[in-house]
Amino acid sequence: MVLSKLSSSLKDTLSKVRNSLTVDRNLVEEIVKEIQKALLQADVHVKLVLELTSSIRKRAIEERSEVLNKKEQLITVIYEEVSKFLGGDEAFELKKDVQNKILLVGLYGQGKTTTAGKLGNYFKARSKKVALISTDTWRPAAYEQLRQIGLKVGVPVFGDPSIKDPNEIYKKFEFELSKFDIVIVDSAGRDSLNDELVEEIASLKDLVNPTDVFFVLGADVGQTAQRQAEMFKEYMDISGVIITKMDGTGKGGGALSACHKVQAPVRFIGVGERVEDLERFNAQNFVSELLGMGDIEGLLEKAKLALDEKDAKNLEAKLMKGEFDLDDLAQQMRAMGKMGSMSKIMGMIPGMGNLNISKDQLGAQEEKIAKWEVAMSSMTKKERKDPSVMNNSRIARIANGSGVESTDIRELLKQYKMMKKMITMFKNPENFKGMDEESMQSPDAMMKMMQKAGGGKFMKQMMKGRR
Ligand SMILES: Nc1nc2c(ncn2[C@@H]2O[C@H](COP(=O)(O)OP(=O)(O)OP(=O)(O)O)[C@@H](O)[C@H]2O)c(=O)[nH]1
Ligand SMILES: [Mg+2]
Repeated sequence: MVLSKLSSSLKDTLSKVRNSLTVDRNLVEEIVKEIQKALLQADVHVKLVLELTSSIRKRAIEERSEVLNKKEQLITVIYEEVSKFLGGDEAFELKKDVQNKILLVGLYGQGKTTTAGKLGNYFKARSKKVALISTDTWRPAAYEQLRQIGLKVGVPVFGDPSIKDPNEIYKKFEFELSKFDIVIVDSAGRDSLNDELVEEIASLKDLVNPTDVFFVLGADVGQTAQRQAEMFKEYMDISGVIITKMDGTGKGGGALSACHKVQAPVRFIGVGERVEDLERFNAQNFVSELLGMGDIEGLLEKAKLALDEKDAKNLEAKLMKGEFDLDDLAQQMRAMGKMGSMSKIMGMIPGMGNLNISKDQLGAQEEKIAKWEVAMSSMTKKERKDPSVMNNSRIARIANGSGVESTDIRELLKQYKMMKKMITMFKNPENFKGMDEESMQSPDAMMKMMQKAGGGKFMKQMMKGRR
Protein backbone atom coordinates (compact mmCIF):
# COMPACT_ATOMS: atom_id res chain seq x y z
CA MET A 1 0.00 0.00 0.00
CA VAL A 2 1.12 3.49 -0.90
CA LEU A 3 2.79 5.42 1.91
CA SER A 4 2.97 2.34 4.11
CA LYS A 5 6.72 2.69 4.46
CA LEU A 6 6.33 6.36 5.37
CA SER A 7 3.57 5.45 7.74
CA SER A 8 5.57 2.84 9.59
CA SER A 9 8.60 5.15 9.91
CA LEU A 10 6.44 7.96 11.26
CA LYS A 11 4.73 5.60 13.68
CA ASP A 12 8.13 4.53 15.01
CA THR A 13 9.09 8.15 15.42
CA LEU A 14 5.95 8.96 17.34
CA SER A 15 6.28 6.00 19.64
CA LYS A 16 9.72 7.35 20.42
CA VAL A 17 8.00 10.56 21.54
CA ARG A 18 5.51 8.62 23.62
CA ASN A 19 8.19 6.54 25.29
CA SER A 20 10.60 9.33 25.99
CA LEU A 21 10.99 10.49 29.55
CA THR A 22 11.27 14.16 28.76
CA VAL A 23 10.61 16.33 25.78
CA ASP A 24 13.60 18.59 25.31
CA ARG A 25 15.38 20.27 22.43
CA ASN A 26 17.45 17.17 21.73
CA LEU A 27 14.40 15.01 21.38
CA VAL A 28 12.74 17.56 19.09
CA GLU A 29 15.86 17.63 16.89
CA GLU A 30 15.99 13.86 16.79
CA ILE A 31 12.32 13.59 15.90
CA VAL A 32 12.63 16.26 13.20
CA LYS A 33 15.55 14.36 11.62
CA GLU A 34 13.59 11.13 11.59
CA ILE A 35 10.55 12.76 10.01
CA GLN A 36 12.81 14.28 7.36
CA LYS A 37 14.33 10.93 6.56
CA ALA A 38 10.96 9.22 6.33
CA LEU A 39 9.52 11.89 4.04
CA LEU A 40 12.55 11.93 1.75
CA GLN A 41 12.45 8.16 1.43
CA ALA A 42 8.80 8.42 0.45
CA ASP A 43 9.81 10.77 -2.37
CA VAL A 44 8.48 13.99 -0.90
CA HIS A 45 10.37 16.90 -2.43
CA VAL A 46 13.35 17.95 -0.35
CA LYS A 47 12.40 21.62 -0.19
CA LEU A 48 8.97 20.75 1.15
CA VAL A 49 10.45 18.36 3.65
CA LEU A 50 12.60 21.14 5.01
CA GLU A 51 9.67 23.56 5.14
CA LEU A 52 7.47 21.10 6.95
CA THR A 53 10.03 20.01 9.47
CA SER A 54 11.21 23.51 10.22
CA SER A 55 7.70 24.55 11.17
CA ILE A 56 7.36 21.45 13.33
CA ARG A 57 10.64 22.32 15.04
CA LYS A 58 9.73 25.95 15.54
CA ARG A 59 6.31 25.23 17.01
CA ALA A 60 7.55 22.36 19.16
CA ILE A 61 10.14 24.61 20.75
CA GLU A 62 8.22 27.87 21.01
CA GLU A 63 4.64 26.92 21.78
CA ARG A 64 3.38 26.06 25.22
CA SER A 65 -0.04 24.68 25.95
CA GLU A 66 -1.89 25.16 29.19
CA VAL A 67 -3.63 21.82 29.06
CA LEU A 68 -1.50 19.46 27.03
CA ASN A 69 1.71 18.14 28.46
CA LYS A 70 4.88 18.49 26.40
CA LYS A 71 4.56 15.06 24.83
CA GLU A 72 0.93 15.57 23.92
CA GLN A 73 1.77 18.94 22.52
CA LEU A 74 4.60 17.67 20.35
CA ILE A 75 2.32 14.96 18.96
CA THR A 76 -0.40 17.52 18.27
CA VAL A 77 2.05 19.83 16.49
CA ILE A 78 3.29 17.00 14.27
CA TYR A 79 -0.27 16.05 13.47
CA GLU A 80 -1.36 19.61 12.69
CA GLU A 81 1.62 20.37 10.49
CA VAL A 82 1.31 17.14 8.50
CA SER A 83 -2.43 17.83 8.01
CA LYS A 84 -1.69 21.36 6.92
CA PHE A 85 0.83 19.96 4.47
CA LEU A 86 -2.03 17.99 2.93
CA GLY A 87 -4.05 21.14 2.47
CA GLY A 88 -5.95 21.38 5.73
CA ASP A 89 -8.57 19.16 7.23
CA GLU A 90 -11.83 20.50 5.86
CA ALA A 91 -13.54 17.77 3.88
CA PHE A 92 -15.05 18.42 0.44
CA GLU A 93 -18.57 19.81 0.26
CA LEU A 94 -20.67 20.44 -2.83
CA LYS A 95 -21.50 24.09 -3.45
CA LYS A 96 -25.00 24.83 -2.22
CA ASP A 97 -27.88 26.10 -4.39
CA VAL A 98 -25.97 25.98 -7.67
CA GLN A 99 -25.22 23.37 -10.26
CA ASN A 100 -21.88 21.76 -9.43
CA LYS A 101 -19.57 21.34 -12.36
CA ILE A 102 -16.38 19.43 -11.72
CA LEU A 103 -13.60 19.55 -14.29
CA LEU A 104 -11.00 16.80 -14.05
CA VAL A 105 -7.53 17.67 -15.34
CA GLY A 106 -4.19 15.91 -15.38
CA LEU A 107 -1.62 14.12 -17.46
CA TYR A 108 -2.06 10.96 -19.51
CA GLY A 109 -3.04 7.78 -17.71
CA GLN A 110 -3.39 9.30 -14.23
CA GLY A 111 -6.94 8.07 -13.85
CA LYS A 112 -9.20 10.96 -14.95
CA THR A 113 -11.66 8.89 -16.93
CA THR A 114 -11.86 6.15 -14.33
CA THR A 115 -12.31 8.79 -11.63
CA ALA A 116 -15.06 10.54 -13.61
CA GLY A 117 -17.01 7.28 -13.49
CA LYS A 118 -16.22 6.77 -9.81
CA LEU A 119 -17.43 10.28 -8.98
CA GLY A 120 -20.60 9.66 -10.99
CA ASN A 121 -21.18 6.55 -8.96
CA TYR A 122 -20.37 8.32 -5.71
CA PHE A 123 -22.80 11.20 -6.21
CA LYS A 124 -25.51 9.02 -7.72
CA ALA A 125 -25.41 6.91 -4.56
CA ARG A 126 -26.04 10.15 -2.68
CA SER A 127 -29.22 10.83 -4.65
CA LYS A 128 -27.79 13.42 -7.01
CA LYS A 129 -28.66 13.73 -10.68
CA VAL A 130 -25.26 13.32 -12.27
CA ALA A 131 -24.05 13.47 -15.87
CA LEU A 132 -20.63 12.78 -17.34
CA ILE A 133 -19.21 14.37 -20.44
CA SER A 134 -16.13 13.38 -22.37
CA THR A 135 -14.20 16.24 -23.93
CA ASP A 136 -11.18 14.08 -24.68
CA THR A 137 -10.47 14.37 -28.41
CA TRP A 138 -6.99 12.98 -28.03
CA ARG A 139 -7.11 9.39 -26.84
CA PRO A 140 -8.74 7.05 -29.35
CA ALA A 141 -12.06 5.74 -28.06
CA ALA A 142 -11.98 8.04 -25.03
CA TYR A 143 -15.72 8.65 -25.33
CA GLU A 144 -16.39 4.92 -25.64
CA GLN A 145 -14.33 4.26 -22.49
CA LEU A 146 -16.37 6.75 -20.50
CA ARG A 147 -19.63 5.53 -22.04
CA GLN A 148 -18.89 1.99 -20.86
CA ILE A 149 -18.19 3.18 -17.34
CA GLY A 150 -21.37 5.28 -17.41
CA LEU A 151 -23.38 2.21 -18.41
CA LYS A 152 -21.91 0.29 -15.53
CA VAL A 153 -22.85 2.88 -12.92
CA GLY A 154 -26.10 3.96 -14.55
CA VAL A 155 -25.18 7.56 -15.20
CA PRO A 156 -25.75 9.32 -18.56
CA VAL A 157 -22.65 10.09 -20.59
CA PHE A 158 -22.43 12.84 -23.20
CA GLY A 159 -19.87 13.18 -25.94
CA ASP A 160 -19.36 13.10 -29.68
CA PRO A 161 -16.25 11.42 -31.10
CA SER A 162 -16.80 13.08 -34.47
CA ILE A 163 -16.09 16.55 -33.06
CA LYS A 164 -12.41 17.43 -32.77
CA ASP A 165 -12.64 20.50 -30.55
CA PRO A 166 -13.33 19.94 -26.82
CA ASN A 167 -15.09 23.30 -26.50
CA GLU A 168 -17.43 22.47 -29.36
CA ILE A 169 -18.35 19.17 -27.71
CA TYR A 170 -19.18 20.95 -24.49
CA LYS A 171 -21.22 23.65 -26.24
CA LYS A 172 -23.21 20.99 -28.10
CA PHE A 173 -24.47 19.48 -24.85
CA GLU A 174 -24.49 22.54 -22.63
CA PHE A 175 -28.26 22.85 -22.60
CA GLU A 176 -28.82 19.13 -21.87
CA LEU A 177 -26.27 19.28 -19.09
CA SER A 178 -28.00 22.19 -17.39
CA LYS A 179 -30.71 19.77 -16.21
CA PHE A 180 -28.35 17.91 -13.86
CA ASP A 181 -27.32 18.66 -10.28
CA ILE A 182 -23.74 17.67 -10.97
CA VAL A 183 -21.77 17.56 -14.22
CA ILE A 184 -18.41 15.85 -14.34
CA VAL A 185 -16.18 16.87 -17.22
CA ASP A 186 -13.48 14.42 -18.29
CA SER A 187 -10.65 16.07 -20.21
CA ALA A 188 -7.76 14.82 -22.30
CA GLY A 189 -4.28 13.98 -21.08
CA ARG A 190 -0.93 13.96 -22.86
CA ASP A 191 2.09 11.80 -22.31
CA SER A 192 4.23 14.76 -21.36
CA LEU A 193 3.52 18.16 -20.13
CA ASN A 194 3.22 20.71 -22.90
CA ASP A 195 1.73 24.15 -23.24
CA GLU A 196 -0.65 22.93 -25.89
CA LEU A 197 -2.42 20.59 -23.47
CA VAL A 198 -2.65 23.10 -20.68
CA GLU A 199 -3.87 25.87 -22.97
CA GLU A 200 -6.53 23.60 -24.39
CA ILE A 201 -7.74 22.77 -20.90
CA ALA A 202 -7.55 26.36 -19.72
CA SER A 203 -9.81 27.38 -22.60
CA LEU A 204 -12.23 24.56 -21.77
CA LYS A 205 -12.19 25.68 -18.18
CA ASP A 206 -13.16 29.23 -19.16
CA LEU A 207 -16.05 27.88 -21.19
CA VAL A 208 -17.34 25.42 -18.58
CA ASN A 209 -16.86 27.79 -15.64
CA PRO A 210 -16.64 24.86 -13.21
CA THR A 211 -17.35 25.06 -9.48
CA ASP A 212 -14.33 22.82 -8.93
CA VAL A 213 -11.21 21.91 -10.86
CA PHE A 214 -9.70 18.68 -9.59
CA PHE A 215 -6.15 17.81 -10.47
CA VAL A 216 -5.94 14.04 -10.86
CA LEU A 217 -2.67 12.26 -10.34
CA GLY A 218 -1.45 8.83 -9.45
CA ALA A 219 0.30 7.94 -6.24
CA ASP A 220 3.12 6.50 -8.33
CA VAL A 221 4.21 9.65 -10.17
CA GLY A 222 7.29 10.55 -8.15
CA GLN A 223 9.21 13.76 -8.46
CA THR A 224 7.76 14.88 -11.81
CA ALA A 225 4.41 15.37 -10.09
CA GLN A 226 5.45 18.72 -8.78
CA ARG A 227 6.25 20.10 -12.21
CA GLN A 228 2.93 18.88 -13.53
CA ALA A 229 1.12 20.52 -10.70
CA GLU A 230 3.00 23.77 -11.13
CA MET A 231 2.20 23.99 -14.80
CA PHE A 232 -1.52 23.42 -14.32
CA LYS A 233 -1.62 25.88 -11.49
CA GLU A 234 -0.02 28.52 -13.68
CA TYR A 235 -2.96 28.34 -16.06
CA MET A 236 -5.89 27.78 -13.74
CA ASP A 237 -6.99 27.69 -10.13
CA ILE A 238 -7.05 24.15 -8.86
CA SER A 239 -9.56 23.64 -6.06
CA GLY A 240 -8.69 20.07 -5.14
CA VAL A 241 -6.53 17.07 -5.81
CA ILE A 242 -7.55 13.48 -6.42
CA ILE A 243 -4.81 10.95 -5.84
CA THR A 244 -5.49 7.68 -7.66
CA LYS A 245 -3.78 4.31 -7.41
CA MET A 246 -3.46 4.52 -3.65
CA ASP A 247 -3.79 0.75 -3.69
CA GLY A 248 -0.60 0.41 -5.74
CA THR A 249 3.05 0.25 -4.85
CA GLY A 250 3.88 3.92 -5.44
CA LYS A 251 5.69 5.76 -2.70
CA GLY A 252 3.13 8.55 -2.67
CA GLY A 253 5.51 11.33 -1.74
CA GLY A 254 5.49 12.82 -5.23
CA ALA A 255 1.74 13.16 -5.11
CA LEU A 256 1.89 14.69 -1.65
CA SER A 257 4.44 17.23 -2.88
CA ALA A 258 2.19 18.07 -5.81
CA CYS A 259 -0.75 18.73 -3.50
CA HIS A 260 1.35 21.06 -1.50
CA LYS A 261 2.54 22.81 -4.64
CA VAL A 262 -0.95 23.59 -5.92
CA GLN A 263 -2.00 24.57 -2.40
CA ALA A 264 -5.17 22.58 -2.82
CA PRO A 265 -6.49 19.94 -0.48
CA VAL A 266 -6.80 16.29 -1.40
CA ARG A 267 -10.53 15.70 -1.97
CA PHE A 268 -10.78 12.05 -2.95
CA ILE A 269 -8.48 9.09 -3.27
CA GLY A 270 -8.76 6.19 -5.70
CA VAL A 271 -8.07 2.89 -4.04
CA GLY A 272 -8.65 0.38 -6.85
CA GLU A 273 -9.86 -0.12 -10.39
CA ARG A 274 -13.53 -0.72 -9.64
CA VAL A 275 -16.06 2.12 -9.72
CA GLU A 276 -16.67 1.80 -6.00
CA ASP A 277 -12.99 2.24 -5.22
CA LEU A 278 -13.17 5.92 -4.39
CA GLU A 279 -12.99 7.42 -0.93
CA ARG A 280 -13.75 10.90 0.18
CA PHE A 281 -10.55 12.11 1.69
CA ASN A 282 -10.53 13.20 5.30
CA ALA A 283 -7.13 14.58 6.26
CA GLN A 284 -7.71 14.09 9.95
CA ASN A 285 -8.48 10.39 9.59
CA PHE A 286 -5.78 9.93 7.00
CA VAL A 287 -3.07 11.58 9.05
CA SER A 288 -4.10 9.87 12.26
CA GLU A 289 -3.89 6.58 10.45
CA LEU A 290 -0.62 7.51 8.81
CA LEU A 291 0.86 8.45 12.14
CA GLY A 292 -0.91 5.72 14.05
CA MET A 293 -2.60 8.23 16.31
CA GLY A 294 -5.68 6.77 17.83
CA ASP A 295 -5.48 9.47 20.44
CA ILE A 296 -5.32 12.53 18.24
CA GLU A 297 -9.03 13.31 18.28
CA GLY A 298 -9.01 13.31 22.06
CA LEU A 299 -6.03 15.62 22.17
CA LEU A 300 -7.52 18.10 19.72
CA GLU A 301 -10.78 18.09 21.62
CA LYS A 302 -8.93 18.68 24.87
CA ALA A 303 -7.07 21.66 23.43
CA LYS A 304 -10.30 23.17 22.10
CA LEU A 305 -12.20 22.67 25.32
CA ALA A 306 -9.43 24.44 27.16
CA LEU A 307 -10.03 27.52 25.03
CA ASP A 308 -13.78 27.47 25.73
CA GLU A 309 -13.08 27.06 29.40
CA LYS A 310 -10.80 30.06 29.35
CA ASP A 311 -13.66 32.20 27.98
CA ALA A 312 -15.99 30.86 30.62
CA LYS A 313 -13.42 31.56 33.36
CA ASN A 314 -12.99 35.16 32.26
CA LEU A 315 -16.72 35.67 32.42
CA GLU A 316 -16.92 33.91 35.74
CA ALA A 317 -14.28 36.21 37.20
CA LYS A 318 -16.29 39.22 36.10
CA LEU A 319 -19.49 37.78 37.47
CA MET A 320 -17.90 37.07 40.80
CA LYS A 321 -17.10 40.75 41.19
CA GLY A 322 -20.85 41.21 41.15
CA GLU A 323 -20.66 43.75 38.35
CA PHE A 324 -23.19 42.05 36.15
CA ASP A 325 -24.92 44.33 33.67
CA LEU A 326 -26.81 43.85 30.43
CA ASP A 327 -23.61 44.06 28.39
CA ASP A 328 -22.27 41.09 30.32
CA LEU A 329 -25.49 39.25 29.73
CA ALA A 330 -25.13 40.03 26.01
CA GLN A 331 -21.56 38.78 26.04
CA GLN A 332 -22.65 35.62 27.75
CA MET A 333 -25.48 35.19 25.28
CA ARG A 334 -23.12 35.62 22.37
CA ALA A 335 -20.92 32.91 23.85
CA MET A 336 -24.00 30.74 24.09
CA GLY A 337 -24.79 31.45 20.45
CA LYS A 338 -22.34 28.78 19.44
CA MET A 339 -24.46 25.66 19.11
CA GLY A 340 -24.13 23.36 22.03
CA SER A 341 -22.40 25.83 24.26
CA MET A 342 -25.69 26.58 25.99
CA SER A 343 -25.81 23.15 27.49
CA LYS A 344 -22.12 23.42 28.27
CA ILE A 345 -22.69 26.60 30.25
CA MET A 346 -25.65 25.00 32.00
CA GLY A 347 -23.31 22.15 32.79
CA MET A 348 -20.97 24.52 34.56
CA ILE A 349 -23.67 25.72 36.91
CA PRO A 350 -23.86 23.25 39.79
CA GLY A 351 -27.04 21.24 39.67
CA MET A 352 -27.89 22.33 36.16
CA GLY A 353 -25.60 19.86 34.43
CA ASN A 354 -28.04 17.04 34.92
CA LEU A 355 -30.99 18.76 33.33
CA ASN A 356 -31.79 17.49 29.91
CA ILE A 357 -32.30 20.24 27.39
CA SER A 358 -33.58 19.15 24.03
CA LYS A 359 -32.31 20.49 20.70
CA ASP A 360 -35.69 22.16 20.08
CA GLN A 361 -35.55 23.99 23.35
CA LEU A 362 -32.03 25.08 22.58
CA GLY A 363 -33.15 26.36 19.18
CA ALA A 364 -36.04 28.33 20.67
CA GLN A 365 -33.70 29.77 23.26
CA GLU A 366 -31.23 30.83 20.61
CA GLU A 367 -33.98 32.54 18.63
CA LYS A 368 -34.96 34.45 21.72
CA ILE A 369 -31.37 35.44 22.34
CA ALA A 370 -31.10 36.85 18.83
CA LYS A 371 -34.16 39.06 19.50
CA TRP A 372 -32.74 40.25 22.80
CA GLU A 373 -29.52 41.24 21.13
CA VAL A 374 -31.44 43.40 18.66
CA ALA A 375 -33.41 44.99 21.48
CA MET A 376 -30.22 45.74 23.39
CA SER A 377 -28.79 47.59 20.43
CA SER A 378 -31.59 50.14 20.85
CA MET A 379 -30.83 50.74 24.52
CA THR A 380 -28.72 53.57 25.84
CA LYS A 381 -25.45 52.82 27.54
CA LYS A 382 -26.96 53.82 30.87
CA GLU A 383 -29.86 51.42 30.42
CA ARG A 384 -27.49 48.56 29.71
CA LYS A 385 -25.27 49.37 32.68
CA ASP A 386 -28.17 49.79 35.11
CA PRO A 387 -31.33 48.09 33.89
CA SER A 388 -33.16 49.10 37.05
CA VAL A 389 -33.89 52.47 35.38
CA MET A 390 -36.11 50.65 32.92
CA ASN A 391 -39.78 51.73 32.91
CA ASN A 392 -42.77 51.42 30.61
CA SER A 393 -41.95 54.42 28.47
CA ARG A 394 -38.34 53.31 28.02
CA ILE A 395 -39.48 49.83 27.08
CA ALA A 396 -41.92 51.30 24.56
CA ARG A 397 -39.16 53.43 23.07
CA ILE A 398 -36.81 50.42 22.73
CA ALA A 399 -39.57 48.30 21.22
CA ASN A 400 -40.22 51.04 18.71
CA GLY A 401 -36.59 51.50 17.84
CA SER A 402 -35.68 47.84 17.53
CA GLY A 403 -38.90 46.32 16.25
CA VAL A 404 -38.77 43.77 19.06
CA GLU A 405 -42.07 43.21 20.93
CA SER A 406 -42.19 44.83 24.34
CA THR A 407 -43.13 41.47 25.90
CA ASP A 408 -39.83 40.10 24.65
CA ILE A 409 -37.99 43.05 26.17
CA ARG A 410 -39.73 42.47 29.50
CA GLU A 411 -38.67 38.85 29.35
CA LEU A 412 -35.09 39.89 28.75
CA LEU A 413 -35.20 42.11 31.82
CA LYS A 414 -36.71 39.30 33.84
CA GLN A 415 -33.97 36.96 32.69
CA TYR A 416 -31.39 39.55 33.64
CA LYS A 417 -32.86 39.90 37.12
CA MET A 418 -32.87 36.14 37.57
CA MET A 419 -29.27 35.85 36.49
CA LYS A 420 -28.22 38.65 38.77
CA LYS A 421 -30.02 37.08 41.69
CA MET A 422 -28.50 33.71 40.97
CA ILE A 423 -25.02 35.16 40.78
CA THR A 424 -25.44 36.90 44.10
CA MET A 425 -26.60 33.64 45.59
CA PHE A 426 -23.69 31.64 44.26
CA LYS A 427 -21.31 34.29 45.46
CA ASN A 428 -22.22 33.63 49.07
CA PRO A 429 -20.34 30.56 50.34
CA GLU A 430 -22.81 30.33 53.25
CA ASN A 431 -25.31 28.90 50.80
CA PHE A 432 -23.11 25.93 50.02
CA LYS A 433 -22.47 24.91 53.61
CA GLY A 434 -22.86 21.22 54.31
CA MET A 435 -22.93 20.23 50.68
CA ASP A 436 -20.43 17.81 49.19
CA GLU A 437 -19.29 17.68 45.57
CA GLU A 438 -21.76 14.98 44.60
CA SER A 439 -24.88 16.57 45.94
CA MET A 440 -23.87 19.83 44.26
CA GLN A 441 -24.49 18.04 41.00
CA SER A 442 -28.00 16.92 41.92
CA PRO A 443 -30.89 19.18 40.98
CA ASP A 444 -32.88 18.18 44.05
CA ALA A 445 -30.11 18.99 46.45
CA MET A 446 -29.55 22.29 44.70
CA MET A 447 -33.23 23.07 44.96
CA LYS A 448 -33.13 22.54 48.72
CA MET A 449 -30.07 24.70 49.02
CA MET A 450 -31.78 27.43 47.03
CA GLN A 451 -34.86 27.27 49.17
CA LYS A 452 -32.71 27.58 52.24
CA ALA A 453 -31.12 30.64 50.72
CA GLY A 454 -34.53 32.09 50.00
CA GLY A 455 -34.36 31.57 46.26
CA GLY A 456 -36.84 28.73 45.98
CA LYS A 457 -39.34 30.57 43.90
CA PHE A 458 -36.70 31.74 41.51
CA MET A 459 -35.27 28.26 41.24
CA LYS A 460 -38.64 26.74 40.48
CA GLN A 461 -39.14 29.31 37.80
CA MET A 462 -35.76 28.51 36.30
CA MET A 463 -36.42 24.81 36.26
CA LYS A 464 -39.85 25.31 34.74
CA GLY A 465 -38.39 27.47 32.02
CA ARG A 466 -35.77 24.90 31.16
CA ARG A 467 -37.78 21.74 31.13
N1 LIG B 1 -5.17 0.25 -9.17
C1 LIG B 1 -5.76 1.35 -9.58
N2 LIG B 1 -5.81 1.65 -10.89
C2 LIG B 1 -6.41 2.78 -11.28
C3 LIG B 1 -6.97 3.68 -10.34
N3 LIG B 1 -7.48 4.73 -11.03
C4 LIG B 1 -7.23 4.48 -12.34
N4 LIG B 1 -6.58 3.31 -12.49
C5 LIG B 1 -6.11 2.69 -13.73
O1 LIG B 1 -5.23 3.57 -14.40
C6 LIG B 1 -5.32 3.41 -15.79
C7 LIG B 1 -5.53 4.74 -16.48
O2 LIG B 1 -6.79 5.26 -16.08
P1 LIG B 1 -7.65 6.30 -16.94
O3 LIG B 1 -8.83 6.64 -16.15
O4 LIG B 1 -7.86 5.81 -18.32
O5 LIG B 1 -6.65 7.52 -16.97
P2 LIG B 1 -6.83 8.93 -17.73
O6 LIG B 1 -6.24 9.95 -16.86
O7 LIG B 1 -8.22 9.11 -18.13
O8 LIG B 1 -5.91 8.70 -18.98
P3 LIG B 1 -5.94 9.56 -20.36
O9 LIG B 1 -7.36 9.72 -20.72
O10 LIG B 1 -5.18 8.76 -21.32
O11 LIG B 1 -5.25 10.81 -20.07
C8 LIG B 1 -6.46 2.43 -16.02
O12 LIG B 1 -5.95 1.16 -16.26
C9 LIG B 1 -7.22 2.46 -14.72
O13 LIG B 1 -7.87 1.23 -14.45
C10 LIG B 1 -6.89 3.34 -8.94
O14 LIG B 1 -7.34 4.08 -8.04
N5 LIG B 1 -6.28 2.17 -8.63
MG1 LIG C 1 -9.06 9.48 -20.00
